[in-house]
Amino acid sequence: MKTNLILYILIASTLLFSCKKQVQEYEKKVVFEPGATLEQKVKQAAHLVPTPQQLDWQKLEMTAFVHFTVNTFTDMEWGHGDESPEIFNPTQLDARQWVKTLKDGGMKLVILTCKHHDGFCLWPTKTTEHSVASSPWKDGKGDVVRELREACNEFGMKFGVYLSPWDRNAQCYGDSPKYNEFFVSQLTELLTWYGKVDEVWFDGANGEGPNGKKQEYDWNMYYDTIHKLQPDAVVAIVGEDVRWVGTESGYGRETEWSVTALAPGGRPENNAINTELGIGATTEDLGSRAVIDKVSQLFWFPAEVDVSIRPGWFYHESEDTQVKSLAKMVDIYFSSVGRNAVLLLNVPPDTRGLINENDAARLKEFRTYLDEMLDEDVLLKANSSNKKAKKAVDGNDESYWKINELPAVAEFQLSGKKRFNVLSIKEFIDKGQRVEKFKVEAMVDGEWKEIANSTTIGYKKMLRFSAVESNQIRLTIEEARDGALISNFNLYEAPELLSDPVIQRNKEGMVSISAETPHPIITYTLDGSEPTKDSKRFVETFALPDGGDVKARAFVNNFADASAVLVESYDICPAKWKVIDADTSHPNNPAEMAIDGNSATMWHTPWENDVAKQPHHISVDLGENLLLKGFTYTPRVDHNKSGTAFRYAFYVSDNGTNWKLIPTKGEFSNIKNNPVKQFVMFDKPQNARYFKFVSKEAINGEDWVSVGEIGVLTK
Ligand code: FUL
Repeated sequence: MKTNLILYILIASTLLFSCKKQVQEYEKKVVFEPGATLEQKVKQAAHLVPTPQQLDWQKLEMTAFVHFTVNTFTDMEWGHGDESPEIFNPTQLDARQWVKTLKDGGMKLVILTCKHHDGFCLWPTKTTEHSVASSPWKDGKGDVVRELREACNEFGMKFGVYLSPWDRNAQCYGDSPKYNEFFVSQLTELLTWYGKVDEVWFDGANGEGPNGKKQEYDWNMYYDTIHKLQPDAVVAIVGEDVRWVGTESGYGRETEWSVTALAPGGRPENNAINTELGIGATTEDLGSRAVIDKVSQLFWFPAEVDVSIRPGWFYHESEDTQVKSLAKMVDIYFSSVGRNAVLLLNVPPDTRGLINENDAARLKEFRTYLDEMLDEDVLLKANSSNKKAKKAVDGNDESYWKINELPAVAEFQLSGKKRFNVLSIKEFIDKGQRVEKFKVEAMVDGEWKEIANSTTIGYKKMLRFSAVESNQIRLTIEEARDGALISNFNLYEAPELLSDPVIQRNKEGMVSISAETPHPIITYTLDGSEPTKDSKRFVETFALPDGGDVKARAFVNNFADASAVLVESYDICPAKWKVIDADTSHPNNPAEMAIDGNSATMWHTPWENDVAKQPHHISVDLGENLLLKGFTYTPRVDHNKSGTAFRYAFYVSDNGTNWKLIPTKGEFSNIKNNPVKQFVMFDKPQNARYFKFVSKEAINGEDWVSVGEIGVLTK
């Protein structure tokens, strides 16, 4: 009898213990058993979790990039590596001003381009003379990295380093073992001279092209160095902790899995996995069930959205009027932080070595807007008959609504009717990312009305919708992987923001201005002044054939609310221009589309049948003699970047027969990752009636070229 009882207790406690037993978690990587079914794989995917470093990084939400080097002084995006250190001479460099400005903007970490592709080092490295030590700045005794580190200490900001693997200055680049040693020495200096480093950023960009130097990077050695010297740092982009979201536009995927098939980093074995699967950072679907079905392992590899507050990564005076508007910044916030990613916002210091006033002002506005929006969570401590679901609205990040059965529904009652137009929802990703589909409804006039729905959540999903007033909210988690853990669910009222006006000019030089908001009053100026309510009203298209700056602003509510000021700078319009020659064109994309004043249409050479190889050219008759100071190339504007020109040549002529080559840099530096309109200025103005643009190489080595628009600069 006694033995029976003991046996019974033993069995019961084993059972109890096994029920309580935690499900197995997989940190950073899960490898499936051969022959695992999709269902088994999905279940394991649900329990793939971040490393503590990845989790800490994710919680930063907003981080900053500082692009600063010789390019700041040469007005370039990619230096060639032959820049003299003499040109590096900021007059008022103040890293405290950077950090304070960024911190006031809500940023939690700052990454400095310690060495960009041009090879110039912002710290007095022992590895090369191509550094601040050879510059006139502080008589060669300065150290930008140290000044930033100290400012970060002072303001309690985390600190990261960008070190470009591609180096256009180092003599040994291409002599693989030698350069690897050189690179590791640079890395070692950065990781040992400046205290704690929280993020190391390795850029994947390389513009060497097929005939350039070939360097085999020793990623194993690079990663070992970091793990040894800064074990708590995350390594980004060509790193194994943080993934490039795939564009430099500021927009992440609506369905953004941190659980991905993409194998991280640069190690050859991981590259082989991606090559076999045919995937890369820009692949749209990296984590759906369809993808999981095909793969034998998954990685916790969360996305980072890097974007510049201006069109370029480095400071250019010509972009002072093109600092992204508040509406655009808020849009980027919702599309990065609000889409399960960390925002890495670049704010480049100017030639003084200061964050420009325009950028600083925008950052301040941005932060104020977010603070106002997040000020009151109308769902906080709401009541619910679903006791477990109340943990999602208790304001505590560490507690969560644990869902076992799907779909799961929770209704929340507010104490009174509240107005809201933004929702934020979070999963407890310490234990993985699970949710695949959810929706939110509100009780309006006695009926449930769907106000938002989406797919993944992850660390955070934020959605905007037209304002609703209600006191009853319903959240439904419709689909998920092995249950779900919802840690927070919030509703806010964001201040209304007028979207930016859109200014367009057609081939004939007629300008139109529109705004998305219903019944706006739009005013504009042509003399550079800020449009006010008393400026000229836009009522019908007007002619601006010779170009100029159009500044426009939209007003609503009887001038009580105004949009940001939008500026478009135009040169001479292509009304009189004619294509006299183009080597070939796809039937749907004739060469005329490159000069039709509409960047949405393009000249494209054939890509399926009769594919002709590069180079390709287009020759244009300007219809009159002009003094050309430069030219512009606008890449295609659809999502496909195929055929975007990378290397080019530009010629002018008086008669359309004898051509003169104009000396230019010959490359649109960072166009592959950041396909914005390119401006090329000539050393000397050229009098000409004709021009010829020659595409020599496309960004991915394609045989064809695509041209949204080609323009000239005469101002
Ligand atoms: C790119 C680089 O080529 C750009 O110059 C910039 O640094 C950006 C963040 O990454 O790939």
